Amino acid sequence: MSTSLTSSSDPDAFCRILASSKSLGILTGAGLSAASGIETYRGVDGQWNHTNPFEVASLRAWNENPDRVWTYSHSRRDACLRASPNAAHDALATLSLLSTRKRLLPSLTDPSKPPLYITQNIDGLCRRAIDSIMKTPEAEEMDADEKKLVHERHIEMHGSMYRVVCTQCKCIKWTEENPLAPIFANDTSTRGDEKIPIDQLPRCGGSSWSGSNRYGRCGGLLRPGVVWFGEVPENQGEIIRHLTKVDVLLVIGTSSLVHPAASYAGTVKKNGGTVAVCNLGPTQIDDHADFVFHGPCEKTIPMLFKRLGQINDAQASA
Ligand code: BV8
Ligand code: ZN
Repeated sequence: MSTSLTSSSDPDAFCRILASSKSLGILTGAGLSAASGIETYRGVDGQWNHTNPFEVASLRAWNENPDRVWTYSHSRRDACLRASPNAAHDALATLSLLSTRKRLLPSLTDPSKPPLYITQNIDGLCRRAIDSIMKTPEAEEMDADEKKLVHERHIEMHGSMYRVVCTQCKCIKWTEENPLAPIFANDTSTRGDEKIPIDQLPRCGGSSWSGSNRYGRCGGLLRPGVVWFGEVPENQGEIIRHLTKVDVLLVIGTSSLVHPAASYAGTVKKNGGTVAVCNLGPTQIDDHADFVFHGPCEKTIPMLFKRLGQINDAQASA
């Protein structure tokens, strides 16, 4: 990617590009959930400053210390369950509604299709914001296929804290049950690094498992349903397929250091598309972006969508 491009931070110029977008893509990272109280990974208060990712988020760590991985994952999961979507999640979720797309993105080739909405976050807050929007009267009008499409176009590429996978029968479960094992009922931070016996870790069928070895209730050890370093992210083929059609990529709250997500902006640029970055501070891809908006995304995104609506309304009534 040529480095000559001088990126703009003119919201109106970007809104005009958005209004002419035929196929919008959205890529988000931990910064999107910072205002919801979820720690980011890197940066000043990033969790990787106090936790070694390869000791809690890699297959090797899992094989060597599943209890360490579960203790870390339990505290993350607890934080996700107590958090709520913020104004940026909510604004992005409104794009699930046809009326919003018609007003904000009048040039979409296929308005019936929500934007490709990729998140690296495992906190489930994007999905929860979409679920709330899908309870609105307009969403009630949508038929089953339209609703299905909204969820299909939202991809949690690094998995989700709400998902567990049985390492024995391979059953995948989505659950908000908390704690997932009695051992995590009391505050984990007091335990220090006392080992947890493996049979007290989350089990397939839960604590009520009664020795059956049926699928989904086999008593096997459960692992967090997230993508660890060294593991292949979810839906890569689908993401790459859709990315080739994206002409505007909105990159929100990510340091763009983790691959393959960090390469998506380059893919869109290579196909002649436009890249816009919304991030609190500088990121790895700023120099290659057409637009860079530095600031808290829970402010920037609602501001951009409001401005976009005003510009399009003025255009429509002109
Ligand atoms: C893979 C789940 C093969 C677990 C995570 C190429 C070059 C170099 C290395 C590699 C490479 N290819 C692969 C690698 C290795 C590795 C990698 O990228 N390592 C990096 C660290 C160098 N990648 C992998 O291992 C991946 N697997 O490549 O498999 C493959 C690939 C493709 C096809 C076939 C095979 C798997 C990576 C997934 C690992 N799992 N999470 C868990 O979380 O417990 S990654 C983890 O980092 C999170 O998911 C997170 O989303 C992701 C990225 O972090 P960010 O979201 O960007 O968070 P960060 O804190 O860094 O930045 C937040 C930003 O927000 C900051 O800039 C901050 O300023 C800003 N901010 C803060 N507040 C706000 C804000 N912005 C706006 N508003 C605010 N209010
Ligand atoms: Zn099982």
